[in-house]
Amino acid sequence: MKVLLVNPPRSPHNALRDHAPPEALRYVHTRLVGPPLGLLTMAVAVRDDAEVSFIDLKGEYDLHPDAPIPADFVRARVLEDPPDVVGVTFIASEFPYGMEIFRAVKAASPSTVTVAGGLHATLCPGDFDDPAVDILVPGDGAAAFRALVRALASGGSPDSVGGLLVRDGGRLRPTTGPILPVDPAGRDFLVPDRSYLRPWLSTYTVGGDPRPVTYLFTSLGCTSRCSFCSIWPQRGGAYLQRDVDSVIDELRTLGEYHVVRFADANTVVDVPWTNRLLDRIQTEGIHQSYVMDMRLDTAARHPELVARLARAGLKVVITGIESPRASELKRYNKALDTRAITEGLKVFQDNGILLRANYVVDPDYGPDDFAALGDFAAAHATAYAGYTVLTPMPGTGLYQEMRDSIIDFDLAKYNFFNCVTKTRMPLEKFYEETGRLWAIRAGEHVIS
Ligand code: B12
Ligand code: SF4
Repeated sequence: MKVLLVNPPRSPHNALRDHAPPEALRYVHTRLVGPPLGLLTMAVAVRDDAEVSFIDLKGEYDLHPDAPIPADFVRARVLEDPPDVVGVTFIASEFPYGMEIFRAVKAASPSTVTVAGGLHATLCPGDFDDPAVDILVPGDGAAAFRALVRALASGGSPDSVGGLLVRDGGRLRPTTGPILPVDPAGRDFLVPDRSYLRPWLSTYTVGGDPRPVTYLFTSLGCTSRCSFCSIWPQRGGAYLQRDVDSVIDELRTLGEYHVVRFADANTVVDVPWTNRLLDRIQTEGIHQSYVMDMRLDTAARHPELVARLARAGLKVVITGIESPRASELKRYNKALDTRAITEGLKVFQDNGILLRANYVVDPDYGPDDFAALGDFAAAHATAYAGYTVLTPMPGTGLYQEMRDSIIDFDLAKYNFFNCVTKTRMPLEKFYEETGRLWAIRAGEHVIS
């Protein structure tokens, strides 16, 4: 049994970058770098039952910008050594590329079974009702994917595995077998096997430093309920935390990585858990630089913990301020106030931790709103700051709320760098103003 796993390329659409003035341009993201942890988990899930190969098309285009387009690249690979199964991981903005990949696979090898998984497959299964998709594995699919590959290898039916959607008579229908219980951060956690990324390791770098960086998740899901966010709906509101021992075991395998970025929605939720992790990092003598997501109100409440994290190697924290206005925070269901923001910023600053604050820019903003956001961001300047467009991600509450104002349904643009809804200002002007905000940050910084 041969299984090929493909990480789709980044969407090329970035209107903020296209419109940002020169002084802001260098700060607008062009490429985010990190491993596809979900797909690397799938590789581990099936590697005892199949010969697994892997293509990271993000890494491939970073390494060889002139490589053939995704469909041609995958077609050539499939013709050379036809796999029995091709799995692709999906987020919204990479959906069009993922589907191109599946179509290329089917054109080159009609008998290859195409399997879609990941966040967008979980939240929007209806989008995958396409002849190029044979099977959809929603949710944390390691056990289901393994059972599926075993069933296919033994000539069995996907129906023996419950909880999947399978193409039948021109449509996707649910499978009938028993649903396998899964505890993806606990009993069923599998350490993502980063060795599959070795061919592209040199591309896993940030900020001009040649040493590679990686991501590691200590939890899945989120305890908060922000209306614009897909992370909590992806797991139905569940928050699943790994145990400290398993995180330490994984950290110990990451010696070749210069920076470990925690991939959690929010790394500090359970303070005693974090203290236990820090105890173990200390006793094990693990020395790395860390980047994590953390709320400002958590920092304001636990300055002693922030100090400990800094001593353990925490260098950068990513945090959502979202908006300086209480009315907007209420609309986004984001529980944060100016006092917590100010106190949290000071705690990080006192501990020498660089902050990346994220703001969301409402397409309904007019000149006064941009001025107010710019003033607030300047008065609360952080080392890095991101100003992304409020985007109704499919599968979120905000999507329902903004449905009538959506004017662009091309999912390739659903990456927070493009506006897909009506704007109050002329669109070009909106992009220029949002792009301009990216220059509002404090000084020049590098992670060392
Ligand atoms: C790591 C990460 C990345 C990495 C790697 C992504 C990749 N595939 O290459 C990098 C850094 C490259 C990345 C980039 C982007 N990302 Co990102 N990323 C994440 C992050 C932090 C963690 C995801 C993760 O690893 N989770 C842990 C794994 C284990 O979970 P998982 O991927 O869901 O996989 C499980 C299941 O889904 C399933 N599964 C997954 N794939 C497959 C495949 C098959 C075949 C099967 C059977 C099952 C299966 O099983 C897995 C195991 O349980 C999330 C936020 C979060 N905290 O969740 C955002 C997130 C996924 N990213 C997001 C976005 C928008 C982006 C960007 C487009 C833009 C941006 N602003 O971040 C960029 C890409 C564009 C660019 N210009 O660079 C959004 C997606 C929203 C949406 N609805 O589409 C998220 C949710 C962040 C957010 N704030 O909303 N990202
Ligand atoms: S925006 Fe952040 S805090 Fe809010 S639900 Fe999403 S991951 Fe959680």
